[in-house]
Amino acid sequence: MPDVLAASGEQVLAPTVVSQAVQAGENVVLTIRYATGNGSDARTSGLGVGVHYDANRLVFTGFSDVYQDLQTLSGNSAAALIGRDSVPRVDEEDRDRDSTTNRMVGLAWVGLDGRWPDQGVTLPMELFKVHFRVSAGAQGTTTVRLSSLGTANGYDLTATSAEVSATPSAYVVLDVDHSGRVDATDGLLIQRRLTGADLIDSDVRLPTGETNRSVVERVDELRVYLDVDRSGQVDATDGLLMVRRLNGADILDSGLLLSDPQSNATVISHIDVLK
Ligand SMILES: [Ca+2]
Ligand SMILES: [Ca+2]
Ligand SMILES: [Ca+2]
Repeated sequence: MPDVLAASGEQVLAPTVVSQAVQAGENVVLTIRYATGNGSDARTSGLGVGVHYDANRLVFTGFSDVYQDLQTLSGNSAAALIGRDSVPRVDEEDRDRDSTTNRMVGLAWVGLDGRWPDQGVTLPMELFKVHFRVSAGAQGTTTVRLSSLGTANGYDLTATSAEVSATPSAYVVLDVDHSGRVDATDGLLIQRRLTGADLIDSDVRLPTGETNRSVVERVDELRVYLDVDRSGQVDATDGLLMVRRLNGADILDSGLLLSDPQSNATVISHIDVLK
């Protein structure tokens, strides 16, 4: 765990784990700790925190264990949680000065008479947890950054970011309806989505718990994998090739012109590795 020791005049935030590896499609939780004032127990007028992330790799799924206020601790209501996003915003202001983090969610607390957090809390403290799902198609390492949406008077924020490395999914990639197997139904659903359709399950019986929306989201998250003819773009041709292969065909490219050096055999290998 990194040090959460603050110099005077600093509010400090740091994740308990600064770097972790998570399988694509799985959940990740970041626990954020807070301290202030050179290791002293200084109380302040509050804090606003922005959590910035790359929506191409992470899906925000909520906050938990958010430090609420002090009423339950001392019966004194001098501080409170005043803001808590449930829906991410586009990171237009880019307060974290990182263009790869294109979404943000915020939290804010205020302490009347400079009494935040409650005297009954020992610093450093766990301030909140933020939950994400790593996108099914995510690759590489992504950074979650923390910014100030407002610090206490006379204080600056010092924040440590967290790194999440996506590792290959434990699921077979093309099982977009999560039925447990890759088959012609997955091919049909993928093909429909890649032709631009929003409603893709019209005559398909999806497994319990799955919806048109969940399958659409999964196909969209997988796009990075789906350029199976390596043309440089993911489109209806890739959908046609996949639907042919998932229907059991060995000749996929009849009527299609593949770009050099691709061949029927290379397209089969690009699809089969995802099955
Ligand atoms: Ca940003
Ligand atoms: Ca399936
Ligand atoms: Ca393509």
